[in-house]
Amino acid sequence: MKLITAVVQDQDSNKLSQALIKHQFRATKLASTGGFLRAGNTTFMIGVEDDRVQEALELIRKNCQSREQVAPPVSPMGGNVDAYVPYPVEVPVGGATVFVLPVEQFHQF
Ligand code: 2BA
Repeated sequence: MKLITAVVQDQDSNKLSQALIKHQFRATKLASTGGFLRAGNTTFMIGVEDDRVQEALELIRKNCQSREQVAPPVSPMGGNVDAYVPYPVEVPVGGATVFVLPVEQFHQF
């Protein structure tokens, strides 16, 4: 068994939830915050049998799209003033950031 942890943009989260349900995957959604943009995103925890990992990854790939998002200017307070960028910059976000972890044990009590 594997645990797929997928960080996706909030805009894609409902579409991905519905696709996972339709294909009979079980998932838990966590409200999360990106460390860089400090904007909300959604983290899915999906427990899957090894032989369905590729199918789950394909669903994530299909339902999560890449977008440009504006990163707010970083405050120079306490930091290096030379590195201060006083205007917002656009960064590409997503489609999804995905980790596939081995599961040592799975229990439901
Ligand atoms: P954020 O940390 O808010 O990052 C949003 C986007 O900002 C990133 O998109 C990337 O394009 C850019 N970015 C992040 N850190 C940067 C930095 N130090 N310098 C310049 N640009 C930077 P994605 O790479 O698609 O990541 C989307 C979200 O996925 C991230 O939101 C974070 O919540 C998560 N994530 C990405 N890589 C991760 C990792 N290695 N571990 C844990 N979470 C990760």
